[in-house]
This record gives sequence, C-alpha cells and structure tokens, in this order.
Amino acid sequence: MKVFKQSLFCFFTIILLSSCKEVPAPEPIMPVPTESQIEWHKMETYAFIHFGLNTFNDMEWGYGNTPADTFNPTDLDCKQWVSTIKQAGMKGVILTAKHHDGFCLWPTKTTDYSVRNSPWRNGNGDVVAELSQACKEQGLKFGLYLSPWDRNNAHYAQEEYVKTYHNQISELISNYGPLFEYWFDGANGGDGWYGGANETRSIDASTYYRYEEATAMIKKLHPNVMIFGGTAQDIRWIGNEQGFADATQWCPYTPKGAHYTMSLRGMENGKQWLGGECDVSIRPGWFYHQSEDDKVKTLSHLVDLYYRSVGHNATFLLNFPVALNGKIHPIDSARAVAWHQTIENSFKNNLMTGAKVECSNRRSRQYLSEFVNDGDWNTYWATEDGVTKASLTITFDFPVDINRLLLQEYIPLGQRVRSFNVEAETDEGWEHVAVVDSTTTIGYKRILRFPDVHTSKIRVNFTDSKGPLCINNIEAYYSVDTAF
Ligand code: FUL
Repeated sequence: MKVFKQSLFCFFTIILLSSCKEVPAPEPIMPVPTESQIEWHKMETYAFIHFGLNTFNDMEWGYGNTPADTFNPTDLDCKQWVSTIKQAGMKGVILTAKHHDGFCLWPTKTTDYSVRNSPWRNGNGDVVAELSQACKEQGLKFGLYLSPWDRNNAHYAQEEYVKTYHNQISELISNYGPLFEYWFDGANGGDGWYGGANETRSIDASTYYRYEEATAMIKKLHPNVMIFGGTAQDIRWIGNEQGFADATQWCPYTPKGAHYTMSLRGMENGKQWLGGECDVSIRPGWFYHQSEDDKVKTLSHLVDLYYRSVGHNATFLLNFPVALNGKIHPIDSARAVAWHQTIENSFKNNLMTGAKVECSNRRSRQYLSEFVNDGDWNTYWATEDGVTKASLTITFDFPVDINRLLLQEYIPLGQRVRSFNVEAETDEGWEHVAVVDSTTTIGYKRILRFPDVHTSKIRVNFTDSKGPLCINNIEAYYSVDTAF
C-alpha cells in the first residue's frame, strides 16, 4: 500500500512538473522597439505649442526681420497651457523654442534675436524655462522644437551658423530637461532676411546640420528622448499635417535617404522600429490668428482624428496656437477638453469585464487567452511556433450592444499581425462585422469602429501574421460618439 501511495505521489508530481514546464516566449520578430520607444507609444497623445514673433505679427513663417520688440504677451501663463493640456488628457508638450524666423524664446547667448530684446518682462523673461518649470510642477513631459532653418541668421548656409545652431541645442538640452522628444523640423532653406542679405539660400539638409553630431549630443544628456527628423530618428513623420495615419500601420520602416523619414503606413519588412507621429493644429494655422477664432476644429473632427491616429497605431500631436495674451484661447481649450471627455466617455465601460475568452491555439499555460483581458499590459496570449492563424472567441456575461473593439499586440516582441477580421454571433449565426476601415495591422494599438451589433459572442480571427501571435489586450465598448 505504501509503495502504491509513493508511486501515485511520484506520478502526480511528474504530471504537475511537466504541466508547469517553462515554454520560452516566441522569438522576437525584428525590428523591436527600445524601452524608450515603448514608453513613447504609451503616451498616445501630446501637445504642440506654436508661439513666437509670428503670433504678434499675424504670420506663419516670419521672414527673419520682424522686430524682436513686437513680442509682448500681456499675460503669459505657462501654467494655464499645462493645465489645459492635462485636462485634455495629454501626456506631454513640445514647444517651438525657435521657429524658422530665428527668434528664440529663451535668452540665448548665441543671438540678439530673442526674448532678451523684447519688452516682455523687461527683457528678463524665458518662455522655455517657464514652460519646463510648469511641466515639472504639474507632471507633464516636456519636449522641444528648434528649427534648423533660420531666416534671421546672417551666416545661414555657412559653417558658422551650424556652430551657432549646435550651441543653441547645447543651451536648451543643458538647461531645460528632461526632454521626452526633440524636433528637428524638416522645412529647410529658401528665401529669408539673413542679416539683411534678403536672398535665397539652399543647403543639403542631410549633411549641412551635422545631425548625427547633434543627435549624439542630445542623447548623451537625454538618453530616453525621441528624435523627430534629422538623420538618426527614433520616430517618423506620418507624412501629412492633418493628423491621421493609414489604417495599415507598420512601425518597421527602412529610411530611404540619409535625411528625413516620412510614411503614412510604414513598411511590413522595414529594418528599423520607427513608429508614426500624426501632427496637426487645432486651427488651420500653427500660429495664432484672430481670423481663425471661428475655425477651430469641430469636436467630431477631432474625435475622428483620434481614431485615425491613436486608433491606427500612431501617436497624436495636437497643436495649440497660443494667443496674443500668452494663453491658450478659451475656444481651443474648451474644445480640447470636450474632445478628451468624449473619448473618455466612449472608453469608460469595458464590456470585456467578466467575459470569457477562448482560443483555437495556445502556446502553453504561460500564454493564456485570458491574458488579453486581465488589464496587465505585460501578459499576453501567444500561439505555438508555426501557428500564424488563430481565433479568440469572446463570450460576454450577457448580450451586449457593441461598436468599438480595441486590440493591442505585445510589441516588445515586434509587430506581427498582417490581417484579421471580426465576427459576431447573431440570430442568423456567425456574421462578419462591417468595420469602418481595413483590418490589416494592429501594432501597439488598433481601435475598430463599426455599426452597433447586439450579441453575446464575438470572434476575432487572426488570418495572417509574421510569426506566432502575441496579443496582450482586447477591450470592447459601446460608444455614443458619432465619429464616423
Ligand atoms: C512645419 C513648419 O514649417 C510649420 O510651420 C510647423 O512648425 C510644422 C509643425 O512643421 O515643417
């Protein structure tokens, strides 16, 4: 009897141990994002501020000769910018420390063309410092835009300007961090004042600015910063200034030339991880113009852009043109906050709570289908090696109305899904859900919009993938926003 009990014990121990056997995670599919790139994806939305001499002269691209003493905000309040941006649900802000006109918003030692020679705070002000400080106080990430093109500088297009430009970068990165993003804008060369020369000057942007050197200098002090533009980017421009990405959205991308990376949809077999950033202004212009007070983007337009940027596996960079008094205009702030509230409202009640998730294939007990619904970004459902087609069937606690589905891939192992579709079980049997745009890629985040479906069960069929599936999150909602 004793021998029998012992062998029974051994038998169960072996069964238990073999069922707990560690199965390695799927091999990463290259390229994979860095930790900092993952953190940047998670920010999802952040703000731009365009403010400078253009604001006071009703311009978009100052020529470089606008008098510095026209910069005179009556009531500049960076705390108001930050609290507005926070109330609009955004995680960071990027300031135009210098636009193409060359006017610097901080008291730089490199040129007289700065706030130092304006009447604002009797020439003792520093917008970059005030915003950086307000960000620290209120817990918002801070980033900078410094235009490489400088229409004021007499030495633009010569070596001397490049030194000045690098010195400006050095001042900014040494005195106002930490920085989450740094913008090398892409507009380069052309006509300008250039110290009175009034001529057209052109440069080769891939070599002239010595971007590699500048990037190394920035990364030394801000190792987690995302570089936009230049020749060694961490993210890529989506290729339009209207704030949307293509529904097919690969983070992998192979930059084509030495300079500037842009693409609406990335590349399935791209060699570098370069997530897309969608920039757009809340008004037609980047800078404030009173004539645009009645042209602030509508709520439904902004909500639609959210779905077509964040919902298309990209980030959303929304610009606020700060007004003449030095504050975000009340129309813009009210619109941005209403936009955020609308989105919050749409994604408030996750119908997946309590739902059962079953899969057609599973790698092991470490990669359960339930993990797409456990609220933990770091756990994921994965399929066995060689299995690139599989389904998840979701059974809700009770019949629900549903019109949004949010899916996320576990991107630390790379982007994989090439195509998928969604079905719902109705009285007529399983029927395909008519999703608004194509169901190809997923990536960090994909949000699907579709007409209301009443069902107890939906099925997500992953139909093609670059390797075993790794899905870490699925959420389902019934939204009353009208953004399609
Ligand atoms: C462009 C600039 O020319 C615009 O003025 C604006 O700053 C936009 C974000 O980038 O290249």
